[in-house]
Amino acid sequence: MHEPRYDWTIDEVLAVIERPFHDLLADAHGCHVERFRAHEIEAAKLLSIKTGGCPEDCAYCPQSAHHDNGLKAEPLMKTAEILEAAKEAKAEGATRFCMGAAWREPSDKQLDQVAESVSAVAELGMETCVTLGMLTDDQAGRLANAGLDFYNHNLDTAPDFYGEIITTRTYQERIDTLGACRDAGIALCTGGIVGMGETRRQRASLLTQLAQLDPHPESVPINLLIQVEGTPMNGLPEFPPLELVRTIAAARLVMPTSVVRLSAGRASMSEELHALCLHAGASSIFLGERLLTADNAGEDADQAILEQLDTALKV
Ligand code: SAM
Ligand code: DTB
Ligand code: SF4
Repeated sequence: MHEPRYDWTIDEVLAVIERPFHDLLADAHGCHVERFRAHEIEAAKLLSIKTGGCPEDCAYCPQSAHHDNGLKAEPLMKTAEILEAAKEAKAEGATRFCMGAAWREPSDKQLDQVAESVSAVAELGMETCVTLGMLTDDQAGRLANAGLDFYNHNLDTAPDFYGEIITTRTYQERIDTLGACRDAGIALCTGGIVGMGETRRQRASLLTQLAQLDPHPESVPINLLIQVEGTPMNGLPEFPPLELVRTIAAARLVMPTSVVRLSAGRASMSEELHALCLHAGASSIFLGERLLTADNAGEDADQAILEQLDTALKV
């Protein structure tokens, strides 16, 4: 049995990523089936409840007001509209509903409005997740009281690469927000992005940061950078697909109890790459045609993959 450890070093995690490919995959899959079913995946659905116009300068993000990519900013959606989208998501087979807002941090008034939406979605019997930027302890407590299950707040990349991606928020501020959520009793969904020009060691460093959280984050999203025109990260070389598989396998092995999520970037992934990522230990996907603002794989592609891998959605 692979047991969680909280003292991983970057060198150790790098050595995991660099194991001979078949050994790495066999160990990761073996670890996966110790606690998860090989032929079952979790489905979540995303909704952008407040789109665009974000004051942060995240170089990958189409919603930053610092990049001119023609995205129209929209105000915070009303609870009734959000609830309609959640009902549709439930009918499509999603068990978790994730609401994202393009904020640096919510005001107390905005937070209360989101808390009301969280309670309404929770009443449908769905798991709830929100991602709203930085939170104070008090705000995290209010979301917990509203019945929030998960807070998504990604570390995004290694501490020593972070400054090249985001200058308007510090790494420590992200860790503090995760701490506020954890103290409030909210489960953590935190991971990062690959394909931004980071080194393998920096990917190992991101995984080390996540694996040093005690307990480990309940959910670990691994996003493949979606290159969006108008953002500074558009035009980077394509990320080697098997490097994504190695990253997922290593995430599985260093955080054996966490749900590893194959998050953004699936629209550009082949069926074969999906198969390898799901074999390596990813077991959660976003359903639907759209993530927050970017395209997702879509229902037909997902159906084909699930069928070929003899996989069912967790109910
Ligand atoms: N504004 C909030 C924040 O950043 O804390 C929440 C929403 S933000 C869009 C959530 C996450 O989406 C980011 O942390 C990042 O990891 C991911 N993301 C955004 N744009 C992406 C892209 N182009 N490709 C891959 N992941 C992306
Ligand atoms: C996460 O790690 N990935 C999701 C979710 N958390 C909020 C977001 C992906 C966003 C992709 C770009 C877009 O759709 O705008
Ligand atoms: Fe804003 Fe979040 Fe996008 Fe950064 S990732 S620009 S904080 S919406």
